[in-house]
Amino acid sequence: MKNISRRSFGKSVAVSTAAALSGISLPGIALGAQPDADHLRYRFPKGFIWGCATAAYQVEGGAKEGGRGPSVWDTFSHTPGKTHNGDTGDIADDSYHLYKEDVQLLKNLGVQGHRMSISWSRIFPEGKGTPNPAGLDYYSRVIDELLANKITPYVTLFHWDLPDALPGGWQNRDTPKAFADYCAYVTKHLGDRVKHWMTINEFICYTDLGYRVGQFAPGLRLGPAEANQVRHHGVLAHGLGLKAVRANTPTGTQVGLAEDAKVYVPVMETKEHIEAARKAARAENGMFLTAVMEGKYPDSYLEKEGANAPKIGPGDMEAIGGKVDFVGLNIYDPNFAQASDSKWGYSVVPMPTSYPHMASPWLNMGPEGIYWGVRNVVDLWKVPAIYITENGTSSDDVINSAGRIEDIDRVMFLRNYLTQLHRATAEGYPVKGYFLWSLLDNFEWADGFSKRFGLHYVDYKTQKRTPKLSAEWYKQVIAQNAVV
Ligand code: GBH
Repeated sequence: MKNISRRSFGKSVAVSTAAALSGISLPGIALGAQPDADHLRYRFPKGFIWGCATAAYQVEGGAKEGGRGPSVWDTFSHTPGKTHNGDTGDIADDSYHLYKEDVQLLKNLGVQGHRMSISWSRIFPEGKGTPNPAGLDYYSRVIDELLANKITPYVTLFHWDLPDALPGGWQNRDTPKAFADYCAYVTKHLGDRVKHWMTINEFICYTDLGYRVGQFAPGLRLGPAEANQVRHHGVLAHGLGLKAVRANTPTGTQVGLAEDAKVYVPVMETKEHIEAARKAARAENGMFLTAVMEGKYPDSYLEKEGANAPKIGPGDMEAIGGKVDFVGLNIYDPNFAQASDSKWGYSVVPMPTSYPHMASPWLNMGPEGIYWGVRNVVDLWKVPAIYITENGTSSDDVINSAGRIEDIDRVMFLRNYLTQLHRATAEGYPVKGYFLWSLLDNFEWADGFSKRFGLHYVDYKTQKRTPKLSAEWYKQVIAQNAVV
């Protein structure tokens, strides 16, 4: 538990939370008698940023418009057998044309922020060299539209859509440098209006899943030494990108990343297991977030990889460990850790086959993961600010005879995660905002359009957007700044 002086908001909520947790009553208040009474709400700190998240390739479409060059995801999704049903992002939600409509959906929800990404190959169709002014112009218009509607843009520079023209992709040490040049160009031109930048989204998805497992673009299955080198180039891109953003934006600009760090929940909240979960978080994220936070790979990672450990160039680790202003966490499924007398002091508990999951089979339900995800990162590295840059779920949404999508499983999921996130804010952990994945159903990578994560249902034949029950629910959360 944090010291009360660290709490960043009104005392009354802190007191009532403590009271609710310990089961004692406050004078004159019969707990339980007024379930909606203000003092019992899971209310978030004043100024908390609520938003939604999207990513370029998943929503934009317009794949060949405005001078855009192909990305590895265009090529991969057009390769037979790589995505569900052969689905591609050629059209997706057509947000390339419908972005004004989408900003109105955001406005109707009442969000303060919106997380979006920029397609590198719209800006540099060949990945480097001559920029494409029409690409920059598109994002300039999107950002102006958000700002005109009083929505703060939070922009990710890379959400997996690597320009296909870059030779060797992430296997090539020049790709992180090309990324830094792209970051410099974009932030120089949009940094007057965008004050929050994320270099990358989720290291594992464009390194391991693309180059080791092969289920994501570009679909390779490299051996361990080569795949570890790809990981290294992945984190190096973040580091060089961070430097480039800093060099090209005004003071006060906030720069971070969005990482799906593996989350470890202690099997029970006792000192030894809490410590074990923290050790697991540091060791199991050793190749990615730990390297970024500490500017070095932890011994546990180097020892495990042995001769396959990455080759590190001069200055690499210093760049990788550059100070970030915030850490963005994409929180979905949990892992569980317990104390053990193994070398590194923890063991990961295998998930029972009966563990409950959502519509995506990998999406195990674990609300405590959002609390422990935040807590482990802050306790390990004392980061000044955390954003939940993604959280949400797929659901087997259907339109009923009344024309409604009553996605109570999504509401259940979100309500439980937000209650656990509230615990983190109540204990003083510096969580500044929450971006729900996602505004719209969209191209869910290898799952194509078969999995729906949106607050708005998209009819892909007509591009009609229909708010689900979860959209109405989220609108209330935002309006009341509390779990509803
Ligand atoms: C996020 O990844 C992404 O940032 C976002 O683009 C995506 O749409 C969203 O989640 C929902 O998936 O098929 O069993 O091998 C979350 C982390 C990592 C979770 C890859 C799914 C594949 C699991 N993702 N993982 S499996």
